[in-house]
Amino acid sequence: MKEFIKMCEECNPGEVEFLQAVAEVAESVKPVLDKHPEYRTAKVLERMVEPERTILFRIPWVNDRGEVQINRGYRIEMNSAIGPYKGGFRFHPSVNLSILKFLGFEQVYKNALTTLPMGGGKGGSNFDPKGKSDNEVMRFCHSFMSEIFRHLGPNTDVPAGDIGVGAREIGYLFGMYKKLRNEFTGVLTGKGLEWGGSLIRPEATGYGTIYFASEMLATKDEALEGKTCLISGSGNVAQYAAEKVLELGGKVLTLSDSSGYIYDESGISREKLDYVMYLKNVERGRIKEYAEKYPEAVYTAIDPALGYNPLWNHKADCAFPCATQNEINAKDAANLVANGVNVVSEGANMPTVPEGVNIFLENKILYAPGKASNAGGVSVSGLEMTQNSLRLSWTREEVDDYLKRIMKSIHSACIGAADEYGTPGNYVNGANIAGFVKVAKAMMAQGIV
Ligand code: NDP
Ligand code: 2IT
Repeated sequence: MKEFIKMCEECNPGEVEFLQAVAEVAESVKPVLDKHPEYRTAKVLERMVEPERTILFRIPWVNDRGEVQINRGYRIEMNSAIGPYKGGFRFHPSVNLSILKFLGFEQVYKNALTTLPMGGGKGGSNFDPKGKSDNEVMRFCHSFMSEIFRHLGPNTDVPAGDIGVGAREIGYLFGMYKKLRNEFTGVLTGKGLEWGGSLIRPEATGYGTIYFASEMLATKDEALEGKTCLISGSGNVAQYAAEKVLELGGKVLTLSDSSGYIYDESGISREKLDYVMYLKNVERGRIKEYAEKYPEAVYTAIDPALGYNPLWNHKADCAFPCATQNEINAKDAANLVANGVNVVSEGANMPTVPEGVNIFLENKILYAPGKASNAGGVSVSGLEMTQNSLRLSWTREEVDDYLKRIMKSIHSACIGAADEYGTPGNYVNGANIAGFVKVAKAMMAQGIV
């Protein structure tokens, strides 16, 4: 295993996030490789860490002042053993190859866990939608799609949203795809309801994260009702995680963005959450404005020099990180445990650093890694693909019911695999092993391709 990690470091120099994700999976699946030497012989893990295809391209566009702008575009087609490449686009200035490869790698196992036939991919750009006009975002999305469309298709590669890519961006991307192909197909998910989207897709990641937390709590005969919750982020995932916590009778104390966080001791009510949704989705404002509107809340700006995030240093029962990777460091994890948090269900992808994960595992709290707990989003994307193929639209209740069943099944797959390999209650090993075995079996059946 040491040799394998060394090989990965040599082949992917400086790709810290990607190497972090690979190291965790490799560690978890070691006992599977010991039990199945045929996976080693067929170099299944070595093949999994090499994307099937990496697409890099130029995205030229013109801003509102008539100036030419150039961004870089990416699509990582990681693994198609169990279905077409599937995974979101991220538009954020921090986007680079390492981040998209880690996200594509995680997506492979996540998608395998969903029970649906989807391979893994991820893409995006270092474009920053913040502060751009709708017209600028449209021109950028059109330019982006005018290059990547040739690699996409409903049976080839089906992107969706992620950070910085929501309903507006999916609309512009879909419009250009349809024009270039002269074809109306389910090539992107997260579409509007009027043009092939699925009910519950906007809610799905946040809801799924909370359904997963409820499943974990149920193993201890507990429920979310009455529990206090810390949520980070205030985008798509955070908003609907908060909505589901409220529906299940929990209390949400915090929300954040990359500038700072609000702590509302009285709890974020339905009315206040409606305001956050308007602030973030319509006005595209900052979370700081929440504390200006509701003076009972306290706003704290992020201070990286502090070495920890004070959001994670409040007394609470549950924590739902829903912003970005590595947002919980070792000190944050220790603070959470010291503050009585005993449920962590990740809405974001890889929000906890490896040392933080170890602190959760050592303290035996109920800890769900993102690839299990945030799989609700891509699951409903899979259901959107199904509805597109059937040319049917299911009701809200039907899709939500499916989502609940899928989250339940992911939970039992994790428990089952963790038990089978001698680490009961370890959802990290459970998720990695269950996802890996499904993809490995498909790769073995298909030969060396
Ligand atoms: P959004 O763009 O809707 O929201 C992202 C939120 O996280 C914003 O509040 C943003 O603040 C904050 N954020 C982003 N980057 C940072 C950073 N570097 N530091 C602190 N805060 C940050 O994205 P989503 O809600 O869709 O995605 C959130 C997470 O969930 C990501 O990790 C994503 O990969 C994951 N995810 C998303 C799914 C989906 O269906 N959308 C599915 C599964 C996982 P600001 O506005 O200041 O940038
Ligand atoms: O990380 C993720 O699972 C997503 N951003 C959603 C992917 C999808 O295809 O819906």
